[in-house]
Amino acid sequence: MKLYYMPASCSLSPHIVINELALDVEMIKVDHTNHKTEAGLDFYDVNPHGYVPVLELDDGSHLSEGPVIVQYLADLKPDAGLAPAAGTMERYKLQEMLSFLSTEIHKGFIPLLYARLAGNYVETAKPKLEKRYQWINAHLADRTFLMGDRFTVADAYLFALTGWGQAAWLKSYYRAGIHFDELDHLAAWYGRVKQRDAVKKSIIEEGLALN
Ligand SMILES: N[C@@H](CCC(=O)N[C@@H](CS)C(=O)NCC(=O)O)C(=O)O
Repeated sequence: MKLYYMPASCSLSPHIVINELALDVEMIKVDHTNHKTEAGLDFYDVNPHGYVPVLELDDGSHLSEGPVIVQYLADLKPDAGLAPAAGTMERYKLQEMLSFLSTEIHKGFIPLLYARLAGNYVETAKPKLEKRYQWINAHLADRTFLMGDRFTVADAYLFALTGWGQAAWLKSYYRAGIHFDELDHLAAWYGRVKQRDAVKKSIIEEGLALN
């Protein structure tokens, strides 16, 4: 299998899952400026939408959409417990969380990432995103991980996204940074996830700073 990724993007989520599961997956870096791989392949031939992550299966077919890719990967090694069994209520709760992260957090960041173009819309988008993070903070008050005692693919996804809010270089694009400081449960969770070997490995493999 191959994973098409852009460093520090949402594709860090399946990258973490791959390392958690010790899967043999070739990482293919895509340049976000020209949508070409290092070998010169036009990434639009892989994904007409032009975005990562994309998982290439051994038969050459492609699977896109991060929340689906991480579930596919988790189901390759169900005993690792990164996702509850399909068809159970626990699995639907995980999918509820992945959908929340995708639509409310992931896409909630977009106006902030493109703050100069978003203009005044940032004033609407930023408090909304902060409110969602306040909910996550309260949710984590009595949980070690997003879904309870166990690390799941939802934690990998939230970790990749939350890094954007922490990164100093990105904060410079915002009118003001996202206020994570008072979110103690989120901060403790972030520290816990960052300590995991698979997370550290993924961060290093993407050439990111381990600060
Ligand atoms: N719906 C997709 C969105 C993925 C997405 O937004 N990918 C971004 C990085 S986080 C990307 O590749 N952007 C580059 C582009 O769109 O050209 C998913 O959930 O996987």
